[in-house]
Amino acid sequence: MRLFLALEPPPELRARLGALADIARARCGGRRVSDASLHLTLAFLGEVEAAQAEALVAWLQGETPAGGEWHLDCWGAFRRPGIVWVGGRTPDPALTALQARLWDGLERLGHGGRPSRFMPHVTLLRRSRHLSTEALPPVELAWRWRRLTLLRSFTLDDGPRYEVLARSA
Ligand code: 2AM
Repeated sequence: MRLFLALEPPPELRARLGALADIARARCGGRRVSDASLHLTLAFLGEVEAAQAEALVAWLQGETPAGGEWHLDCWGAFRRPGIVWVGGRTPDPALTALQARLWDGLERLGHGGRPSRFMPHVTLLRRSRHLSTEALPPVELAWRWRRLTLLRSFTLDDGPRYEVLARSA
């Protein structure tokens, strides 16, 4: 099964991110991420065996992150899969520390694939062919986070779907 660790936006922020996704979709085209699927990926684990997944669930349920507040204030795009996202202009020290600590734990559990850099972003569109984000409205959002979520990703005909496997304490 394909797994990843993420932060899920609280309901009000989810709705505001969804509204930005609608605006971006109207300008940039592509496929809009559904409100239910909006997230910030902290660690992508790829394919994981059932026994490893059980170990991950137990580990995550014992994690107690201090939490933080992430400020989202910019648009961005990744050319290759045509991704349009929102994120922060400057690195967020709490998220950077969280991602590093998670990968330390994941590596102790035997997982590889730690990326050489971490650029926190919330994907709003995929497969967009108009990646110019200059004309989009300013972003000014705050994301208060605390709990981490382990998600399973499925690929369906109309795009990815996610299932929650576990959350941190
Ligand atoms: P992103 O869309 O926010 O960039 C589940 O598949 C999540 O893991 C996706 O939302 C994606 O985050 C991230 N992801 C998918 N494939 C990946 C890969 N090969 N390397 C790193 N992150 C990936």
